[in-house]
Amino acid sequence: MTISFQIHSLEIPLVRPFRTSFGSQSVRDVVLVEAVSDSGVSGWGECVTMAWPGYSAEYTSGAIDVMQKFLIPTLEPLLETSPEPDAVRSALSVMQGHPMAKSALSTALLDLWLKERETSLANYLGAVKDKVDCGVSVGIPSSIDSLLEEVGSYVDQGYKRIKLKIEPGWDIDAVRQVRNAWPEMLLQVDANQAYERTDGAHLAQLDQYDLLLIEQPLPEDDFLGHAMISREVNTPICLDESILSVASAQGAIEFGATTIINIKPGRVGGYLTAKEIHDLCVGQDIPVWCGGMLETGIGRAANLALAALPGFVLPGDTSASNRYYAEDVTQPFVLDNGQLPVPSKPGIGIEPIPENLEAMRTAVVKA
Ligand code: OSB
Ligand code: MG
Repeated sequence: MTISFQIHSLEIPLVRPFRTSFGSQSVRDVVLVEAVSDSGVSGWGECVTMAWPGYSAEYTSGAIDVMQKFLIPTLEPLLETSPEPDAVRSALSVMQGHPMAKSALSTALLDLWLKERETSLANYLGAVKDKVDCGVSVGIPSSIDSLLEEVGSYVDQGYKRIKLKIEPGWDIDAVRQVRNAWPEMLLQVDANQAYERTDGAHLAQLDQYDLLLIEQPLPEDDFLGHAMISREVNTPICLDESILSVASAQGAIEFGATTIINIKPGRVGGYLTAKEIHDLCVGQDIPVWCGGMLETGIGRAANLALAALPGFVLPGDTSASNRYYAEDVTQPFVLDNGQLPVPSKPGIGIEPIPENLEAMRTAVVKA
C-alpha cells in the first residue's frame, strides 16, 4: 500500500463558549485526517464531529473508531495509487451512515489527488469567485446585553449576515432586540431541532422581523413537520440536519419541507455529494449557503472552495479563524470587508503549521 493514514486528535479552546439548543462547547475536539503518500506528500481532511452526539448521531471518538475498524480497511484495496474521488465515495458507500468520518477520509484523499494534479479544490468543484461573503453564527448567551455586545462586535468586524441560535425561551425577544439595534442587517435564526410540530404559530411571531430564514426547527427525520411549519410561517424554512444526501434534498424540496438549503460537506459525506446537492438546488431555484461546524483552517479552506460555487447566493457560516480560535492550526483566515479569500493553491490549499499541530495534539494514530 502506498497511501497510509494518520489520525491526529487535537484540542483547541474556543474564544468563547458556543451554546446551542443541543448543548455548549468551550473546547473543540478536532480530528484531522492525513493521507500520506510514499512520495512524502500529504493530503488533509477535517472530521467535523463534536465530542457528543448532540447535533447528529456522530461523535468524535466514534468517528475515529469507525475509520480505524471499517472505513480505512474498506479503502485499502484502492490505496496502491491515489484513488479517483468517485471510486473513494463508492467504496465507502458500502458502509452505512458516518458521513462526517467518510468526509474526513475522502477529503484527505481528494486533497492528495488534487495536489498530484496541481489543481485547487475550488477549480475542481467549479468555483466562480475568489472571495466569498461571510456570515457568523452567534451562540445562545447568558443575557440580552451580552447578545447585543457580541453581535455588535461582529457587525463592527464587517460580517455580512448574523445568525442567532434559538431555542424555546430564547427566540422572539432575542430576535426583536437584535433587529431593533440593526434594522438593515441580514439576519436569520437556527433552532437545531429544538421545536415541535405544534410550534408553528409561535414561530410565526418571527415573521415581523424580516428574517432570511429559520433553520431546522424540528427533528432531522421530520419532513412532514417541516412542511406543516412552512405553511404556518411566512419566513422561509431552511433545512440543515435533515439534508443527508441528494435524495433527501430532493425529497425535502419536493415535499415543501424546505425552500433554502444549508450545505455542510461533513453532513453529506464529502465534497462530491455537497456539489451534487448544490447542482440539484441550482436546477430547482433553491438558494444554498455553506454551513459550518466550527472548523479549523483545514475544514474552513475546503468550505470556502465550495462556497465559491455559483448557487451559494447567501453568506455562509464561513467566519474568520479568530471568531473561533485565538490560534488556529493553520495560518488564520482573516476577514476583509466581510469576505474571506478562496484558497487557490493545489488541493484544499492549506496545511497545518507543524508546531501548532504538535502543540494542540493530544494523540496521533497510524491507520
Ligand atoms: O447547526 O449550523 C449549525 C456549529 C456546530 C454544529 C452545528 C451548527 C453550528 C453552527 C456554527 O451554527 C457554524 C460555524 O460558525 O462554524
Ligand atoms: Mg444549523
